[in-house]
Amino acid sequence: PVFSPNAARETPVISDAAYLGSLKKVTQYYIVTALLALLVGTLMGPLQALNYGGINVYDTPILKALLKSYYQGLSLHGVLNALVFTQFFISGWMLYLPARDLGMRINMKFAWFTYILMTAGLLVAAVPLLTNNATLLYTFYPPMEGSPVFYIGAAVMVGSSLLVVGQVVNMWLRWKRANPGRVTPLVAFMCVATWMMWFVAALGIVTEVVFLLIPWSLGWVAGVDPLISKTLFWWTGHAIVYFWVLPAYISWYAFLPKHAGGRIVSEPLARLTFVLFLLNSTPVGLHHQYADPNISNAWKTVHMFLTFLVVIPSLLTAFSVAASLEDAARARGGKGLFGWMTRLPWGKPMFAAPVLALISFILGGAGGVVNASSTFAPVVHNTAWIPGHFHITVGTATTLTFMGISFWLIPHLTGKRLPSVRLASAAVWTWFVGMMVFALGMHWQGLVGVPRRALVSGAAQNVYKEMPIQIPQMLTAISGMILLVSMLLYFYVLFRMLLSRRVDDGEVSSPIPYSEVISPASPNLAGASALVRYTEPLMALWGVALLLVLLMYGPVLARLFANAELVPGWRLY
Ligand code: HAS
Ligand code: HEM
Ligand code: CU
Repeated sequence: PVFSPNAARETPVISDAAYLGSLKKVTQYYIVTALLALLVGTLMGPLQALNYGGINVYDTPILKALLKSYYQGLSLHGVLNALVFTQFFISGWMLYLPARDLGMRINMKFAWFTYILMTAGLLVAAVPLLTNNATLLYTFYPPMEGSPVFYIGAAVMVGSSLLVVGQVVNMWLRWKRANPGRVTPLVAFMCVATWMMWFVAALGIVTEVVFLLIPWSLGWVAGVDPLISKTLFWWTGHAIVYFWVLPAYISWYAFLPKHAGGRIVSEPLARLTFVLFLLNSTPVGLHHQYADPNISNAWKTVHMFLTFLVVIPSLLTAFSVAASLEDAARARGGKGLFGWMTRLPWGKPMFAAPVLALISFILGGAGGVVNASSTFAPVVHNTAWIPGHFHITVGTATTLTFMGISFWLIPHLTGKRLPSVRLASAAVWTWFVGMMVFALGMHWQGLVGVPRRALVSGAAQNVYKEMPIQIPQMLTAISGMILLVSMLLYFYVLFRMLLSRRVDDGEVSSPIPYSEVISPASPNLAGASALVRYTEPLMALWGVALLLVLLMYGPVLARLFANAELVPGWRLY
């Protein structure tokens, strides 16, 4: 029997093979679509790294034919990697996991409909992106204006993720009704809490796109207020980073211990982490807007302190996951204060990917706290430091973890085999090394004052030649080449795997790697600790999360609406 990390509770067996096959298929479609987006999106990365290495490749005939400008490439890179790859991967991952963990049947027609709708939204938005009619970067701040087709496609794509929220919450409520008095198993709990958080978060961007940007781009209204739009964008835009990283947390908590040979430390603590994220992820977005006018310093300061608070569940995670790793290493005879680390299975890509992602996240998280401090923010805001920060968070903590997941999840879903452990390992390690070098180069350039989002290598007379940035430029260029090699390795392994023959149904050869728990939650609410009982009513906590964000954003938006100023759009590129 496979034990789910919930108090010796066996994961339900799904005996209807046709249904299980269909559930796996839709998940596989989400995951593969996500990875194709990552492939196209990351192709631009090394070119941008060369730019920040002082080498301008955008004047070469091939690139001139393919891209109208640096910004068209950068828009594709940001949208495909940060918005499309993440959302598709997460939608598959966090639909499949609770469905298996709860053993509830989901409506497969609805699941396929959602996938098709999301893909249709993506394809519609891709047309203006590829034809240079939506060169707006992934933040699409107005008054930069793009084709309405882009906003409509994006709205359909993001809106579809809310249908997944509905399907998962519905599945969980049906489980609750069928299992009165039972405690939700951990993996399902984490998925439901994350989806609820994403719903609260998404309200900002959905309001922005549906009520402001689409009517404006269609010409139904005369103009748009850039500051209202930007504020609604960051309502979603900060919390979206937890939508990207919490699915990785799920695998760090629940599955990494198994890959390492250790146990989950504490189920109640993991539940607390996710509840804190549900409550506190969203009302912090003003830390992206310290430099913006017409938002009072008082509100900026409130959001700053709330940002420091939302660091706590990440620190809980850091210590819990580190303890799981230590547990694993000591079980294999590891000794000493740090010596135990050598006993971890570093050659296993399914282990190395998430652990290297975690190590990168220590640095990424620390940089985040710097960004959030209003005293440091003016030094780093809009500089190359910021892409440095988010390539070791979303670009590694999330992406490398997802790559590691793909090494066991795709065999699990398709019954195929990982073709080469050595090449997969090489992809993982080169990604980590490449991103560490990249982060060093970019953070360093940022501190010297090099701006982000600029074709710095093509600047007139190359002003940046006068700045002491030769060493970080060189590091950035080299990192781009290492990452190019890493990508090639990863996608080679991936395609060889996808194109190989199916061997079995994947259930036994590559099971969901559930770990055991040192301190489990009681399976019944009656016998459960206070922490378990207070974290179980997710519907009520969802309501509190919504209330909190309305309180923390209501007055800010009210003032912006009272001073709204509609301006016409611009087409810059
Ligand atoms: Fe951030 C900007 C603040 C986390 C992504 N962030 C961005 C942007 C992106 C992004 C994409 O306050 C750019 C947006 C744009 O285009 O303008 N960020 C934070 C803070 C956190 C944070 C306080 N960011 C993330 C995550 C992201 C992400 C997660 C994606 C997944 N960020 C900011 C701010 C800005 C910003 C400002 C605006 C900057 C500006 O001026 O424009 C925190 O959530 C971080 C908390 C994390 C930690 C780390 C915990 C460590 C763990 C690892 C443990 C390791 C182990 C391994 C166990 C405190 C969990 C042990 C290993 C062994 C071998 C034993
Ligand atoms: C921006 C390089 C992979 C997300 C950038 C920039 C560089 C870069 C140099 C800064 C461009 C500028 O500010 O002008 C790379 C390289 C990669 C890679 C070399 C690996 C091959 C990724 C991945 C993700 C990602 C995996 C997310 C999953 C982003 C985002 C931006 C960005 C969101 C910001 C775009 C904007 O400012 O509008 N990348 N990247 N990148 N990258 Fe990457
Ligand atoms: Cu943020």
